[in-house]
Amino acid sequence: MAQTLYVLNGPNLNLLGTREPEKYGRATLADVEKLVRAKAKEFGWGVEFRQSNREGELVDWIQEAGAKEAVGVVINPAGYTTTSVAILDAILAVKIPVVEIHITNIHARESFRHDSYISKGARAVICGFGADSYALAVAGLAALARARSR
Ligand code: CA2
Repeated sequence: MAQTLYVLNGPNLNLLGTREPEKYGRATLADVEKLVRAKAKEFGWGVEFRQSNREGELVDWIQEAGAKEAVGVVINPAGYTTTSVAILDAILAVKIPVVEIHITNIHARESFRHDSYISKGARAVICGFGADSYALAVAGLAALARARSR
């Protein structure tokens, strides 16, 4: 059975490509999904690609990924990055690797975006590569999986 990667997107990312293109680029979330599926296919992985504006739903999906022993989770927690102890706790409770990503370089932006709760539980963090941050996270997870199987 093909291994599954979960790619989770937090609040407002459904608007990607439709507002503030100077910050977040012109790719829509559907474009990002295509990019992720193509990259994951290189490693033989299927993808659960989801977006929610609700914190608890993101928590449920992280638990689901853990219970299904997914190959990993790529998460853009968006506005929950600097507030969500609940998402951090969910990440700490699963055994699979979680990679936090951001489209923008959050450290080059307002100081309130810098201090991520999610980073405290993430296996790795990627930010600032635009939509390519997602594909880089998939490749990074594949490198981790290869290193584990050696
Ligand atoms: O750079 C990122 O990926 C962020 O996670 C995006 C979040 C922001 O709060 C983080 O600090 C950094 C914002 C997501 C909102 O997405 C929108 C996309 C297009 C238009 C409006 C909002």
